[in-house]
Amino acid sequence: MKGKRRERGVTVVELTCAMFALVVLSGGIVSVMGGGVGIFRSSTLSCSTEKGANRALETIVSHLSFAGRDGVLSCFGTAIATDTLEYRSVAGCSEGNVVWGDVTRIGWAPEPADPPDGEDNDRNGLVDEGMIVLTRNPGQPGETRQVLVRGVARLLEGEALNGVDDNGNGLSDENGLCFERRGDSVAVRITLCRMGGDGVPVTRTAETSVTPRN
Ligand SMILES: [Ca+2]
Ligand SMILES: [Ca+2]
Ligand SMILES: [Ca+2]
Repeated sequence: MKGKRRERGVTVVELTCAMFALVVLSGGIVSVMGGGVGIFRSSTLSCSTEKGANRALETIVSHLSFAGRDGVLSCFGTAIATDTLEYRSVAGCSEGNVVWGDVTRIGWAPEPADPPDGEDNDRNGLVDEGMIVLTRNPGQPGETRQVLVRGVARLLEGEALNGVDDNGNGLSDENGLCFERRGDSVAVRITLCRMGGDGVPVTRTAETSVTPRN
């Protein structure tokens, strides 16, 4: 006797299990993709923060290279480090004499929306961040200000405000923009901070040295 082929439909239980498996699988894929996007964003932020620090450093070096050495070095007084330099650069030459340009100042300044009071006043996740400002003719009628970079840390990476050299560079409580005198040269250090989308701040420090030529 020839057996009858038995048609079998999909039961409700099987359908439910299949849908559950699909949801779990797609959830896993979304989760993996989400993790990948997070890593990509974090890496991009690290890269842009590092570039920002290096770019600001290059700009400062290009300015200080043409500055008058005596003017730059006199800013230190008896200290070995400062967060502000004021100087004149060579603007040209007339009848064998050097013509000096306008007084220029490069220094750290607080972000207007986040004054240095230990609080995150602008609620961006960073406390007391500042900016590097290049000022021409400071305090004079023709004063102009140019912000070279924002998000500059209040203190250099690894430092805490405690009178101690926490990061072991020989300076205590140095600023996020730090000029250190080394003979006739100046070491320049910058620490930038950016807040990541995951709430974890990214910090990058750039350092070089420059010798004023004039
Ligand atoms: Ca802030
Ligand atoms: Ca503040
Ligand atoms: Ca230090």
